[in-house]
Amino acid sequence: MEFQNYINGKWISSKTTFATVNPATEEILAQIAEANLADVESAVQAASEAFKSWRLTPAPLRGELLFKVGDILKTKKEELARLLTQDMGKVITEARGDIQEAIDMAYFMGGEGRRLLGYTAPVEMPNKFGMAMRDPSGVVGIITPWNFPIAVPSWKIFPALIAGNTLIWKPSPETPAISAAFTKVFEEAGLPAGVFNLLLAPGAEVGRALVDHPGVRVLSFTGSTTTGRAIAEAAGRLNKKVSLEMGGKNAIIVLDDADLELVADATLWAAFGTTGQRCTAASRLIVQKGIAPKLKEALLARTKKLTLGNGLDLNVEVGPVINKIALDRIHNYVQVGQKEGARVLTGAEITDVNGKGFFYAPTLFDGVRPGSTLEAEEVFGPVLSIIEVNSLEEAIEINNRSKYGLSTSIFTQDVNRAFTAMRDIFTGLVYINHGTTGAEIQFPFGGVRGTGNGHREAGQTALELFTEWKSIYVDYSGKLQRAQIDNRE
Ligand code: UN1
Repeated sequence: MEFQNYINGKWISSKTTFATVNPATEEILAQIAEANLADVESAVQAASEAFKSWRLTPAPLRGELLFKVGDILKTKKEELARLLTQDMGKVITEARGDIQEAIDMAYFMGGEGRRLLGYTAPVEMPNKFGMAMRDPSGVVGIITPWNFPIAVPSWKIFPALIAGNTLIWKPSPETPAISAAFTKVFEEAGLPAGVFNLLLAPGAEVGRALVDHPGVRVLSFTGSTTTGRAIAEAAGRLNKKVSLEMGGKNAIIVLDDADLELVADATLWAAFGTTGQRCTAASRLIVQKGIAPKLKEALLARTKKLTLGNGLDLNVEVGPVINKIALDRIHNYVQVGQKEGARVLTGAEITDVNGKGFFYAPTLFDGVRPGSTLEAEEVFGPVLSIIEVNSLEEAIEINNRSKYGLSTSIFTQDVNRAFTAMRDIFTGLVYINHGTTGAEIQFPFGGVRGTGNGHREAGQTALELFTEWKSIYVDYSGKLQRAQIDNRE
């Protein structure tokens, strides 16, 4: 298999290629044409040219193209899900969910084609009219991670397109095969040349060139905090609009009156689903002391039973982590945790399946101290830290102290405490009696503190990044009318 870059409606090969590896088998899945700086230049040029007509294409027609993308995605869901699993390792049921999120987003944003709502308001002069409407921003640069290789890009690509922008997408070099397959769907749907461009490349050069390019007006990034900060700094100097979605250190808070079985099931899913590699994954379990012993027992039993392996195998519950570097980073955090005095209940080792793959045993830590490295840093792997507390107030205090603020969940049957938590938890997402993962596309997605920079993806909120407000005043009085001056004492 070979996958190429997509610029101005054409698939472009390259003299140099790089490989993408299946993390469950360590086999090379595909060879990928490597984009270079000249490709960045052609992509920006193509997108700028295409913008001229795409912005004038009526939004309902742009919407119809998105509906078509949604239809094709539905037909190809299984084929794409299998490729996605091979490209980055998540189990097939979750890969299907990843594609489904894009299908949902395609239809949701397709519908925006007949909304993209602005507003009118009364004006202070007679025979004058005022309205505010949305303009597209221009050429958009989209930089995305490997953990949700279709869902996360779809939160950016669909709103960018419906609003009339053109785009250049630089996905993670860990998932180039599924990214190219996703791009093909837009080609098949009949998107005009230059509206959607794909650049595949390892390393930082191509991404940096996109960030720095004066022709790219808006940047939307999901990924590491270090890269996000660097992008925001560069974008700040160039006066670009930039949206960042970075790390999380999400907590599940469990009060003594919680439904124990439900908590155990939900925690297992939130902590070890996607092998803990979600920005929304639960990595802290903040438990009230009364329920703690029984909950640990229930969780330990469930964790030990988890089946690791190749995500294409339907019996497998936990796939590999993305690569060797991730494996070592996770293990390093686990060792630091042990040195800091936290106690391993299970896991804490690099493992394999039939001698192959980048697998890490799902790990439970007990006695994790608030403020310790394990409690504070994002591990991005299957590692859950248990922290015991006396009260709801103490739990919320620990939750809110995190430098990240993406997702928090609380389990309680007490409506008063649930509402107190909803009011006092400071994260972008809050769940009651549900784990920290599983956001739906019709609501804003993003976080506070170190997780983001104030923007939200998905929902109608997504349109804020990809549009510029334009206020229009029409004076039909036929004479000079001075606002704030005439009509006044
Ligand atoms: C991510 O990990 O970056 O809410 C996205 C969830 C998924 C999306 C996660 N719908 O867990």
